[in-house]
Amino acid sequence: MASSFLQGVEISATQFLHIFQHYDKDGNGFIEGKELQSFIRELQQARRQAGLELTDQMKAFLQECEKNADRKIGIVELVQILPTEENFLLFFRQQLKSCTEFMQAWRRYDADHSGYIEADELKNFLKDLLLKAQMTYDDKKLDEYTAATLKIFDSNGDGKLCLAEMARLLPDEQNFLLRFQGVKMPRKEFNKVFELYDRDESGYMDETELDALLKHLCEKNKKALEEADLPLYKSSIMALSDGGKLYRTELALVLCADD
Ligand SMILES: [Ca+2]
Ligand SMILES: [Ca+2]
Ligand SMILES: [Ca+2]
Ligand SMILES: [Ca+2]
Repeated sequence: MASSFLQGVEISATQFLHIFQHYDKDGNGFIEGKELQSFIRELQQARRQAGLELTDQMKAFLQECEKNADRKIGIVELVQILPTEENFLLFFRQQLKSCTEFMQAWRRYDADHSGYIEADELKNFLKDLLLKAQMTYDDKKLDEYTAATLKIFDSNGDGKLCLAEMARLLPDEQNFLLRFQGVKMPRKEFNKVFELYDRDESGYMDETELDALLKHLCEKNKKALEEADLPLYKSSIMALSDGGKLYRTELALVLCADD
């Protein structure tokens, strides 16, 4: 079924989701290796059968794959390759270009501060994006986008989005959260670290305290973190703060492994 969608001139958000899930057989959020080979083969077949040329984006992508055997594609890249009727995922990309903008948006839309974006919060998020992009939509469309977006990014299937799941929207080079995945610590250790670096015991970290903590983490995790990117880490994490006060709950989103 998914491969027949590849023939379409334009595909809908729901069809797009089917395609991605169909080819990402191991469900790791990327189409790579054998998965990518079968995607490319079936894409070419489908276009041929439909009497359509490959688009310029598709051609450029295939050339890139020939050069780079380790090439893998994430969901947002797939949107750029396939002609999607409503490029709803690209709205995110356009609005959230940097990690700092992403974190600010996270803070705004996690309205109940649960540490997750639930379906109703995601719907508000999408609504604002559509308004900004001056797209017309009705409530039914908005529900479709919300359901599709939730399914695409909810890797652990708990029906809500955590920070790391949502961060897949970011381009890899901006996605410092991926690097922090390997640095996350168990709750107990996290609490200890928080208390150690909250030097004045104010109950929150200010920028100077966070700076000291991040330096320590960079030294300890030379493989995962780059000291040169410290300003990026700091500004992105501080975007979660409440007017410069970074509380435990917010820092835990980045540094605490789920219990
Ligand atoms: Ca995969
Ligand atoms: Ca929430
Ligand atoms: Ca989830
Ligand atoms: Ca403090």
